[in-house]
Amino acid sequence: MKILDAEFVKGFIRMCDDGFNQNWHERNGGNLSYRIKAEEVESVKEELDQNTSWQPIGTTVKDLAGEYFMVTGSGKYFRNVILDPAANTCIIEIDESGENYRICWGLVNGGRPTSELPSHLMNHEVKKIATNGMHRVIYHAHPANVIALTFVLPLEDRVFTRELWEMATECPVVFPSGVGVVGWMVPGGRDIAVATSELMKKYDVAVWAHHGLFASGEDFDLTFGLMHTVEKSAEILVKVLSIRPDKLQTITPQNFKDLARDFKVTLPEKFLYEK
Ligand code: 2HA
Ligand code: ZN
Repeated sequence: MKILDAEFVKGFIRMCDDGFNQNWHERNGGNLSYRIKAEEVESVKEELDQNTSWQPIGTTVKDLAGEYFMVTGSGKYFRNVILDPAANTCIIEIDESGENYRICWGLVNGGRPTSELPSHLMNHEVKKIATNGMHRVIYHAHPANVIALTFVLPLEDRVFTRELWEMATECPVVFPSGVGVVGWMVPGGRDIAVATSELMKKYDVAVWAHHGLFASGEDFDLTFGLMHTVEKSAEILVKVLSIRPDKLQTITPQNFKDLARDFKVTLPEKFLYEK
């Protein structure tokens, strides 16, 4: 099969375009990666070049040895992915040591995989283990309302989780384990990758202060939906805080417990504190 005819490639391209249309990807902001299923790799094998040279990832991801990923390119713009996927994205293979990658398809005009490759791959490794291989998508975007909140809320998991949960009843059902927060760090390197992947052991969402958001999920719909839900909730909170600094009424800890019972989700007690 031609790569551009594969369903996973179409899903990847659509997600990039949807993210751009949400205004989450100014310039070259954000990046997306998908851990390709073995049968999907097999279906496009004829188009994969296995003679390119290995490059260092910048970290070690032993549990991803031999895996293939579709990823956006470093410095490439999400708005251009739909126009020319082969120039703006690539498919990479991880070597047996988990320390190197090679480009098997794409980036036809040159370039490298996303600058956040260490964060993406370390998150994939953690999530592959934590979800028994179910999670396949890692998505980084720059949604304005979540970023705005990182200037006015304490940079604590318990505060971000609770405030976001309170803004929309669906939130605790969509991200019941909560949201992690990474304080400001230099992006692109191993240190921020380690900090983020540590949070991803517990959460499916990690906020990068004054920068953006990482989300992990099983497929494109669920991961895009997660990003969308968190940002929508942040938007409501920004509106509420803009109207007045306090709330007249809100969803209470008891309300959350009732919701958890009926929707059969487990909400960690640490987020259900009395204020
Ligand atoms: O430019 O979003 O974090 C891509 C990024 C870096
Ligand atoms: Zn970014």
